[in-house]
Amino acid sequence: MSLWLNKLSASVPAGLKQPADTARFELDQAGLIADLKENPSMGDAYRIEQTADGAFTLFGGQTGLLYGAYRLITATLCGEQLPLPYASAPKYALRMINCWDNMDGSVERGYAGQSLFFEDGRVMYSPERMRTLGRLLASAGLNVLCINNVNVHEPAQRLLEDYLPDLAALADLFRPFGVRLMVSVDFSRPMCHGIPTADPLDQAVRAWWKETAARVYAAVPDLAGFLVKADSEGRPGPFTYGRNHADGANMLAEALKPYGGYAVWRCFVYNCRQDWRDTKTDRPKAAWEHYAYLDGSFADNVILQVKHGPFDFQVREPLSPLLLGMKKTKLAMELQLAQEYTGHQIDLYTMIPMWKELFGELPADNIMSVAAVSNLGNDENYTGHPLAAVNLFTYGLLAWDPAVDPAEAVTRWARLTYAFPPKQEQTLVSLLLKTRRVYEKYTAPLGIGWMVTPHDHYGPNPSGYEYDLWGTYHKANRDAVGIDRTHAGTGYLDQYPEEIRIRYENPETCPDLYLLFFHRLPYTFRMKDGRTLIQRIYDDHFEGLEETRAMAAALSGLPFPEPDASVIRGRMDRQLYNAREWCDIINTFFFRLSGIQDEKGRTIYE
Ligand code: GCW
Repeated sequence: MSLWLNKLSASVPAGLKQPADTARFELDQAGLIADLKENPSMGDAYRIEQTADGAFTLFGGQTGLLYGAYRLITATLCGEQLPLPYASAPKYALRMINCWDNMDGSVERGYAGQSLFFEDGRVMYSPERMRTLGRLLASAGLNVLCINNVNVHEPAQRLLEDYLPDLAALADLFRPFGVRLMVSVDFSRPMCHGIPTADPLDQAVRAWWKETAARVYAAVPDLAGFLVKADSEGRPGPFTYGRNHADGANMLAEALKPYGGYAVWRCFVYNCRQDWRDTKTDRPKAAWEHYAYLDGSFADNVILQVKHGPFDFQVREPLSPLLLGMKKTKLAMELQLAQEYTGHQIDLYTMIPMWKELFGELPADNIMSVAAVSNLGNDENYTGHPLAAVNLFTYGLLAWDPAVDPAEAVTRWARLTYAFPPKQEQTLVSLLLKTRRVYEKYTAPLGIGWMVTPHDHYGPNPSGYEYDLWGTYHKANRDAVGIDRTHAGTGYLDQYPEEIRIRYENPETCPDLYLLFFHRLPYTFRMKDGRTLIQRIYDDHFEGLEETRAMAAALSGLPFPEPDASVIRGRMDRQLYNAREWCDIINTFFFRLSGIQDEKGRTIYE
């Protein structure tokens, strides 16, 4: 098994020192451990200096020392010359991983085996693997781990009750790595304790949450907070009581406040029982409608966690307007490392090029955190596909410093993990950086999303969600495809600031890759390069398949060690099959509807 970690512990540079007045840390065979009990300051920032005799000195808060040491070790291993003195501090305070792990051991949208934390309704883990995970997270700069699914099923509610000692024991294991735990909570839980309501304005309910927080923080004093999915896809929430989401979030925030905890409140709220005949409702508008008007009414320890796009982790979505519009509220952008819609950790899909686009558009001030749905599981290599680990590592790098260069980040991961000779490393890095475009080409075209197999979300089914309840329609007919989301259409674009609205509202100037997200267009629409829309769809799909074949050939020439080599080969075979299915099914779907031939005469099935 190759993990970027494997070389880190053996490579502490000789002469690494720390000034006596900072927190103690240990460097030993097991890796790097900061003794976080000795110094209450949790500063993440660090500075590395070099004295005349060549020794390195680290300065920083306790977690800062840890991150600084990892940075120095990685630089040494990667042959990077850090400009000294070198100072660094993270851009985002909470750099979170959200696990969607259930206590029966399953992982919702998990593609790397079973849960690392739970089995048979109990907290069950290998302490050794927890330490490895702690090091993986710390070495990537990540500092919050929410261990249970946001869909809180029985008995996960009891993590705050009879399973609290297990939670505390787990927190002890992660603490040396500067990783604080977080727990997803069930909004209706007071009702299981003799209170007839979960109304956030009810005094008994408020008192129950306060008592709960007091008990939980007595056991886990550094818990990062509670994560909540409320009034979303059937989860309970304040709407039942005629209350809004500020009422709900503020109630939890009040309970967490004395302990420095955060109420992290997800904004994934939309009508998931939509009638496909209803043209008034447009799902991407939902989050804005539920939250934007509440800007300024959230407590200062509430963080609204917003998915990066207005739908749900599709290959291409514009940045959610909520992330741009709520200037008086603390926000976190939510990403998904788990490849739910992006190939299930079978198909290669390196996310950093996509994230760079998103981070590049985020406003500076009120986005104080980032969260990513985990791609981890108990498979030996932690991420199912060994190359999917690049997403965990580079997410950490970006969460620390969104200005990081994608090629540099991927190279750092590749060098630490495989240490290939330069030419082969270059092949691997450029291949990984291409994977997102390739996947995008052979799947749903030009921002339209959703043409996946319902429920499972792997493989093509162009009309699988067309008459369903989820609000995800493309309305392809014989002439045209897509939804008009401009002012003249559903009005979704009106939720954006002017400069962004202008970018997208005119199909003549809207970037091609977003065209069918924002517009309904005839197949004969002329793209900027003169091709018709339908020809562009055909071309992209044939290219995507060809490029997948080329990637398979390139990968097979790389000297991956076992067992990675076999896993990579096996998954690439499955990706080749998937890419061909997508290419042929999407092309056939549009050809049958439009009756328009491919100008290049390639095979499209009747
Ligand atoms: O789209 C959905 C996923 C669900 C997930 C949900 C969410 C945890 O298919 O599996 O539930 O998003 O983000 O809450």
